[in-house]
Amino acid sequence: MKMNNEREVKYKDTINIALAGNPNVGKSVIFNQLTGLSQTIGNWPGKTVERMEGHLDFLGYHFNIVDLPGIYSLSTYSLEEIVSREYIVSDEVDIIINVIDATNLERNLFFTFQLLELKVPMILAINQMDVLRRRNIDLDFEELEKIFKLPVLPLVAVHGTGVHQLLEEAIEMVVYRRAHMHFNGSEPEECDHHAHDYYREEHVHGKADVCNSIKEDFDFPDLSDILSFGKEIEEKVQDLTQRIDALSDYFAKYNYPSRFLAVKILERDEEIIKIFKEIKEGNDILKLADKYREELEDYHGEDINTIISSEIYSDILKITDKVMIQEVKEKRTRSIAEKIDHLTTHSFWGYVILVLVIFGIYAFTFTVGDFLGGMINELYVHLSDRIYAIYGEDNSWVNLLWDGGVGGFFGAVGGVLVYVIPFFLVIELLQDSGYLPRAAFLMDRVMHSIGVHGKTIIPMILGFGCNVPACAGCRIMETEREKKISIALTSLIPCAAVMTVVLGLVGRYLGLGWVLFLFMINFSVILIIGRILNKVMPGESTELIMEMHEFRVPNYGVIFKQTWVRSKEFVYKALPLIIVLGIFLEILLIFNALEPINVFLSPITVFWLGLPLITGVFLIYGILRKELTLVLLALLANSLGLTLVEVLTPIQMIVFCLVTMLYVPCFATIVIIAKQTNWKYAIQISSMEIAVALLIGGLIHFGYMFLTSM
Ligand SMILES: Nc1nc2c(ncn2[C@@H]2O[C@H](COP(=O)(O)OP(=O)(O)OP(=O)(O)O)[C@@H](O)[C@H]2O)c(=O)[nH]1
Ligand SMILES: [Mg+2]
Repeated sequence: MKMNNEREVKYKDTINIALAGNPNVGKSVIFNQLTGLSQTIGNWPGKTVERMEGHLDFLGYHFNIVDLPGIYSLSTYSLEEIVSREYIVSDEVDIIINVIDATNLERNLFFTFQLLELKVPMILAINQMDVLRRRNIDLDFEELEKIFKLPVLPLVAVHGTGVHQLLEEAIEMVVYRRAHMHFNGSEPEECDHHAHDYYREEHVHGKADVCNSIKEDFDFPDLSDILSFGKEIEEKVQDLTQRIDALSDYFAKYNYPSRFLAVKILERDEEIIKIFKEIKEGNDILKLADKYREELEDYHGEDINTIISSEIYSDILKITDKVMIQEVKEKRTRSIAEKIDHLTTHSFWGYVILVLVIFGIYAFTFTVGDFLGGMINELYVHLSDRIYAIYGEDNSWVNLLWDGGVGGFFGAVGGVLVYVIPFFLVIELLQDSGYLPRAAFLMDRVMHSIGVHGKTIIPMILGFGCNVPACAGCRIMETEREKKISIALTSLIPCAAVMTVVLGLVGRYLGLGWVLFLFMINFSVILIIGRILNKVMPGESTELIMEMHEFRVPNYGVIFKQTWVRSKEFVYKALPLIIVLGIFLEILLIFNALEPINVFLSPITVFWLGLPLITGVFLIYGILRKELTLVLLALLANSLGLTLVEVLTPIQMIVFCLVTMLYVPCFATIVIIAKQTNWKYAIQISSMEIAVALLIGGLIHFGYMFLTSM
């Protein structure tokens, strides 16, 4: 009995894995491949901002996989670094998969070296091998495994290559509690340990158990040859380590190896110093560390962090020298990626390209959208004629189900979805190619003038797709102040839904010139509000520090999948709403119930904005989703037997679109803003936007009246 209990306590068949590494290395691609979920992927650093968990069952084991935000070090420079560090050493994780970008090996290995100091079971996943190999460079994986004495696997995550082998290695580690077969006397050459069959037999049919205390039982390899610093530093680190070891009863609960603690107190890591300050002996060790640090800084004439980093980099350089295999030593010409990079960041052509890109987004979206939308509309008209011929046009059921329900569906698909899909497609293309950080670089000066970092342009460009993920993306901003300003500005970007309203109304009936006019007003509002917020919010904006990754041929699989995920969201969330509201609208019409709401709103809509009475209720619907303003207006016009031109005059179209563009973010965006900041701020932003929309809308209306009366 006792034996059984012990077994139950000690063994489990769940393996907890965390993906850790620098930003933009492909962690989320691996995560999505493994779990089937859809974390944001793109070629710019800092997309994953919160820990995300997913699951899968593989070879008889249950895997919990955690995608961590990308970080550059395990120091305490940012909250993500502290949180990730604590998480990595916690008991919640069994194995770390350190994802490394093969094309940035040195910088990525700097992080690996820090992870190694944590002595957690670890697999090195060297990703983006396709890009490296395209440059005629390969890596010697056998040598890498010899050096790190841990599994080192090549990956091309976007193609799924090597992704599942990571799990096989993980099983190997936790079941046998050893680093790798290569280092345990078995014969790796003969045994293809990555073959699934081998595992199936061993694990699925007679499944081996996973030890519950993987971390303690794991035999972490001795890496002192690569992890040791130069003599002077090493002596001091070892002395501190021994002193910490002597207090292991106290330090054990923090899960950090004593050597890691020794290095961190030398580096003045605030979080770790707090741990030491709690006991008297700890304070003594801190004093000694201060003395050692001073000695080292005097000796080297540099700051301790620089001294330690250069020690690590010199070890890394030795390793990369050994493992990089330059296959063809031909004279390197400038690659296409480098040429594109040069052009897109050029002080003149860069801006020309930026304008063309933004213009291109719209041109593509609306050419495709208009074409498909036209076809769908024709189909609806054709089908309607048949339905009316059979059941009659004035039949209430026909009004309710066909005009309201089916009409709503066709309106949503032909009026909105056909634009949303191509829109997301180009946005994803921009994300995955690596264009966004270039835009951030170009826009840095403009963005600074409105008080934010150039990086803000990234959520703002994403905002053209949808404000909800864009406002969430503002988390990448360095400070709370910049995050708040970015959110306010991003929420004013005309999203795909708003654009369908503007183009469907003003674009279709008044021409593109007027669309540009509306755009100009919208962007001027963004600039002015940015400047005002910059003045009223205390603090300064930070300098642009943003890594720029090389351009890459976008991965179409990733792009199509992400476009699909986003469009699916629209289909699931907006379509049912539009259909239900379409039917509801017909009911309200039948009972003549729109009137009181519209009359109540008339001082604003009719008097101040000069709009027809019926627009009131649609502006309220628009808070739910912006496209509803137009879709429902069109539905109403349709059921009254009118066209939109008969409902709105040109000036009314302009005012109506402008108000839709500016007044209050949609409901989902308001919720996201509140989540990112607080409800007070979300309400402040919404009220400010309503005020601005009404002010400008009213000015245009009265301005027009004044001009025409002259
Ligand atoms: N060519 C190539 N591109 C890759 C590979 N793996 C990832 N990418 C691309 O690399 C970029 C970054 O991938 P992500 O998965 O978003 O990176 P991440 O590590 O999660 O980044 P953060 O969340 O910002 O820390 C995307 O544009 C991917 O399409 C690969 O094996 N080959
Ligand atoms: Mg990510």
